[in-house]
Amino acid sequence: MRLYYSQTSPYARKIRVVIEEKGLADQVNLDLCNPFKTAEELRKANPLGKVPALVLPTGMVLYDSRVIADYLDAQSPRPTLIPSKHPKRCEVLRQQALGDGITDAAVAMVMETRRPADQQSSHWKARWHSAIVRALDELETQTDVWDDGPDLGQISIGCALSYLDFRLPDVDWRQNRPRLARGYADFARRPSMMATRHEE
Ligand SMILES: N[C@@H](CCC(=O)N[C@@H](CS)C(=O)NCC(=O)O)C(=O)O
Repeated sequence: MRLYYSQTSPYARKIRVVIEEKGLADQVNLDLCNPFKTAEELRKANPLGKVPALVLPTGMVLYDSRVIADYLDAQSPRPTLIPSKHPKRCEVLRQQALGDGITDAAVAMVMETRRPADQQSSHWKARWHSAIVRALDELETQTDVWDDGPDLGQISIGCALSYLDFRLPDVDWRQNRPRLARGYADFARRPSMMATRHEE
């Protein structure tokens, strides 16, 4: 398999963490690319021009980290990251949506702040910031975010929090959220997280 990824993409990192957790590293060739520059090969593989994209041995290409994670979870005998039965399955997928939602708002914010200052929308920046804050507050109220696992919900949340540290440190997400911060500190020490840290 071949994974198109970038070092700074939190979605691609999510998949690299999944690959590590599932022990699939020797089956996936990593293909570094920059989706924001001309990336012809990536665009041929994924019409949306986004990373991550995973090329399967059959030639089929999977895109969107949720689809790729689901596929990879079934490719190794290691403990499943997405439980097969409800209600646990729904809970993990809901947590994935919460983590990815933080990432979506954070990435949108970062992209917006790279546009010329007079073209930036303070309206949208405020909306994205509020969504991040509400999602973080929700996570702080949950007592079981880091219980059991690892699962795909924890991986998505872990990658989202790490991306905030990397790109939006001013959000200061640990402030008033000691439980989330403690749980994340342990999770971030997992070899899969250590091996995939963001780099410019
Ligand atoms: N929902 C997608 C989001 C992927 C995504 O937005 N990736 C960004 C990098 S962080 C990208 O490749 N953007 C290129 C573009 O929008 O042109 C996923 O989960 O994989």
